[in-house]
Amino acid sequence: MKTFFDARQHDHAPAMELHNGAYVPYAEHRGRMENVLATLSQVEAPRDHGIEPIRRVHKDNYLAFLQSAHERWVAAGRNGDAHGYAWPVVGRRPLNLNRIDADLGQFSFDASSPISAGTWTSAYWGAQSALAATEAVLGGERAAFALCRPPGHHCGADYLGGYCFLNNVAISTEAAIAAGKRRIAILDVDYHHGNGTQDIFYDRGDVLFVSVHADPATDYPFFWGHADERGEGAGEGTTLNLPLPRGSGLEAYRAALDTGLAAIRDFGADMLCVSFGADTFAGDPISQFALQTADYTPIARSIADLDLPTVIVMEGGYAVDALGANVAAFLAGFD
Ligand code: Q9C
Ligand code: ZN
Repeated sequence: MKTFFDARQHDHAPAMELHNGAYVPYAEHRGRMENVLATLSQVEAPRDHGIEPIRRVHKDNYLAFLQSAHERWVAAGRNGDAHGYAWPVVGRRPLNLNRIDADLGQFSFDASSPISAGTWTSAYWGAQSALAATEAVLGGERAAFALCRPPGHHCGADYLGGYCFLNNVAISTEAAIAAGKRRIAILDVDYHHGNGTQDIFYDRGDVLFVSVHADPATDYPFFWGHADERGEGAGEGTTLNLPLPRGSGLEAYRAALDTGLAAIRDFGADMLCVSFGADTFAGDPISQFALQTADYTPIARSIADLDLPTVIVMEGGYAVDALGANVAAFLAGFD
């Protein structure tokens, strides 16, 4: 399968993250990509599609913030990586306070996504990888894979979070619509709910968002991904959340997935965008499902059986030593 990755996606390099009350080494590190790249042949660098396809998803004030945040952090006399510590939960007024700490709160929803010097560059080129995979599929490939890093499904039009800065799967989706596709299904099979993707398309009738994930009653991102979130306005009924309990293995996973696949068939999509996270793996250090490496092939095969042109974008997966094997097993389901 055609696979896209740009070496500049390694530039994003936060040192530490806040995890259960302590600072620990950042889980979403470049070694993940190195492990995957070692298992894949024929990886291509994306061409530069520019900023316009990113602007179809993200607000200009957020993009300006993301591009300048680390420089402003350094200019404020700070060391290390930028992250917020105060959040405007009582309504986010469109204030422009021009204070880096205020803007970090304005444009994020958690403290698990520090911004390093290379974050913008990596996020930009990760989005370009998603656009290149989309272009390949629009050009007739049956499926293509974007090895996105940083991941994207937690961030929204104007906020970052959950290791995510630009929503790659949303950027792919909007690019496909701009190129003439009419109804897109997004299937999110990361361990965590794709709250940013859901938010971006919540009121859209032309984009179906289906997610199988750990129940947010027990797992991050807590506030989104509950089964009663079904979309609104023109998007009423085009969001389908299928939460599963911790400990779920292949049998429970397949039952939920089959429900999601049936919804995608009913929707009549003309293209599929998959947010693939391998943090559903039994050995994942921050997640609690029980899938084995060999399980990813039949899971992917049942997705491939939808028989839709398919863009696959990388999301999470933190069992680094097994990540390449898990990705390869998933991609094998499309052969
Ligand atoms: N103590 C993705 O898989 N950290 N993001 C949770 C738990 C955030 C995961 C901290 C996990 C985000 C793309
Ligand atoms: Zn995840």
